[in-house]
Amino acid sequence: MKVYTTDEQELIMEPSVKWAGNPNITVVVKAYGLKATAQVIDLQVFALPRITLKPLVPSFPCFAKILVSLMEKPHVDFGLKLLGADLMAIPGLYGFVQETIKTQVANMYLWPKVLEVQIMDPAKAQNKPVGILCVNVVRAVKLTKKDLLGKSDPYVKLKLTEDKLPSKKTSVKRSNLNPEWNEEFKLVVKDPESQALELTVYDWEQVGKHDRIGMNVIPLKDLTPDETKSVTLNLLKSMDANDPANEKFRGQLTVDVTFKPFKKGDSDVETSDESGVIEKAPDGTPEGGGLLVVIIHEAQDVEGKHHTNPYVRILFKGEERKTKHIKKNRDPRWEQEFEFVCGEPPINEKMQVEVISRPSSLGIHSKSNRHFEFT
Ligand SMILES: [Ca+2]
Repeated sequence: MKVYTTDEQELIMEPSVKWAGNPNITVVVKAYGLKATAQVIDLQVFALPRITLKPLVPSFPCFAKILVSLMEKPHVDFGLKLLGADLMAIPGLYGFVQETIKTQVANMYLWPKVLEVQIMDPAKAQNKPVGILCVNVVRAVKLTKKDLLGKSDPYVKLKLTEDKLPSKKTSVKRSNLNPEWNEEFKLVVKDPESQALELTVYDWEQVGKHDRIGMNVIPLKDLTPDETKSVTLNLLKSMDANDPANEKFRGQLTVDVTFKPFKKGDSDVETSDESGVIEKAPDGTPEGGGLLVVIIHEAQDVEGKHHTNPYVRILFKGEERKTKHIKKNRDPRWEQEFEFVCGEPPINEKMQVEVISRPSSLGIHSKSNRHFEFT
């Protein structure tokens, strides 16, 4: 068997298949009121399939598609017995059947034609972002009064379901039951079919727990891509449709939402790792921006005697992200992914990457910096 590895995230196998046997295949043929039993005998199959598994993905079963091609016309040979007589002995029939099978099979899957079996959606399998949800939290009206002295101090928390990232928040509007925010947020969408935007309005408190005024959700599958939809939601106590508390009016929230899917190829735009190699955005990357994905793999031979608990700090356009600390390791391996939403291509932007070590006790912090420039 030939096995090829390529740098295209795929595995190619070309096993040579030879199979000969006397299979126990019988079929019952019914025609013109007659019933007969036909039996397939002496089946031989020779084929050279090329089986490609791709793309290889980090989650089980490790590939998203199986592609099958035949590298040459297959050889299929068999006999057919009907009522104990060999049908293939009929003059001309044997050759006709042989040619028909070869041509038919070859027409279907002779390379470069392929039989494609989708095992799982590659975007889902890799859990890659597929677009951005732009949300403008416009206003709320007639909110419930929560404070004993005064009204409510509302703010809105936004998050996408199935997202582990912390929620985004609007500002707090002090003592206001009809607040106007007009604040914009960008959320990274991984699966528009299953994800929903979850909006929860809270009453801010100087001290103690913030009361929930109400909530609602917008399923992303209800949105038309690239089309802004203005939605006014009745605030509910919970998303339980049978909750009698939901009949009480808690106010209404108005938001404008736009789902902007990445064009094909966009999600492959990844920046460099610590090796400092910067890939150019592929042709066709829209001018409108997208998502900058930064993967921190590892560091080697970290210098200094204080490098006992190294972590990486990334600064990009005023946003700060940190990896986890790795204890007592001069060759730390993080393998952590960070996402930055960019309204426009980050041309001429700088990214600062620092490896920092924090001794467990108080002491001098050593640093090594690295800057990236985007072109
Ligand atoms: Ca309050």
